[in-house]
Amino acid sequence: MRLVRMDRDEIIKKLRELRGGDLLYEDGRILSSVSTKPPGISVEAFEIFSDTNALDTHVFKGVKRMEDEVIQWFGSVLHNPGVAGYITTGGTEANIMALYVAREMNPEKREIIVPESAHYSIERAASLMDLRVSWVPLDEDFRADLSAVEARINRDTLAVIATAGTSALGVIDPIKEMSELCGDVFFHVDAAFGGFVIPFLDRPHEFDFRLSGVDSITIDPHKMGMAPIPAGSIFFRDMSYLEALKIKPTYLPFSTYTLSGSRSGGSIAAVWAVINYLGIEGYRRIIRECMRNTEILCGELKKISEVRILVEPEINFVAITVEDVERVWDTLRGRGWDILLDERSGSMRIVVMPHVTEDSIKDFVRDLREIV
Ligand code: 0PR
Repeated sequence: MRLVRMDRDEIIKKLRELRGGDLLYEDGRILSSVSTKPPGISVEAFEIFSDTNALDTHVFKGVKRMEDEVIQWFGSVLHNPGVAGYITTGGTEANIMALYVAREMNPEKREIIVPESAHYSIERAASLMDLRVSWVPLDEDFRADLSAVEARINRDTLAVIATAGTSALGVIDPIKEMSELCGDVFFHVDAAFGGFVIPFLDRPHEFDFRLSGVDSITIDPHKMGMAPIPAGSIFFRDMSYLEALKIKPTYLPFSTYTLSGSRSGGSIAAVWAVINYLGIEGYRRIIRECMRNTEILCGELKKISEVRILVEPEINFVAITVEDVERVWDTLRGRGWDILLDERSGSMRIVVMPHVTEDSIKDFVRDLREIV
């Protein structure tokens, strides 16, 4: 790196150069990512609010108003008008927040019950708060094993975790049944990915606050919500959960309960813009298209006898296994496909995001057929 000043044109040229080496979502070859190209309006919204801090609610009243409106919007999507929460940097912060609140509400309890498929941020949160993880095995459909969950709940149980759209396989845990097992035990649903998919499916699963056992939900606008990174969100059944974390600094004219102090007003504006721009109907249309492409992909894959679809997809996530998976994976990557390999299940995952089009699916399947 040269330690000299650059002029505007030089900086832009350099930036284009640095970006030029990357794959773009538009290429249709990124099958690994759970994010996508955000609509222009959300990037514009980000720019308008790029110098605002959501912490300073007394200065940036517009940001506060947008965040309140976003929370209200989720209140209606998640069937809970009393919902409380905020926009986080992503699913990791949201999951940490959920467990932080659970711990503040039940300081004497130390154990969390976590299916093996949970995102690693849960393990991170446990380690931060010195909690013990009781790992729950998966059943033959890669969902949290219900009888194991039931057997593990004890007097020291601080929280139970479920995932709606697991990171490796896109599986939805038996959330309704788990919520019933939980009773008074804190129950957190990590819907970082599925939260912007499930409500817009023709036949949605039950995963939200309609289930009386659900205490908190993680949903990431920067995944299927189509918002620019960073934008996650955490929601609690009502405001009393966040009250447990309230701090009032002497030099500030307000109290705060968020994990991060300064927060990007730009992210909030971007989320506000994208949900208003797309609306429920827009998300329905996008999800319908992703699910249609998921079906096309599965249909094509089923014609290749060497390929096995690990679990019949309920959302736009397809995990496949083949003989000699590492060689196939390596060759696919050599041909320019960005795809992930899960070590536990030995499967490759294809996330059928909006940038994964019917054309790119056909190209991918052709390459895969040749390789296997
Ligand atoms: N919960 C679930 C279920 C997730 O899948 C993720 C992220 C998180 C929480 C954490 O979200 P943040 O990353 O926003 O903090 N999962 C992505 C994934 O595993 C992360 C990712 C993204 C991995 C792009 C690879 C990649 O290429 O799919």
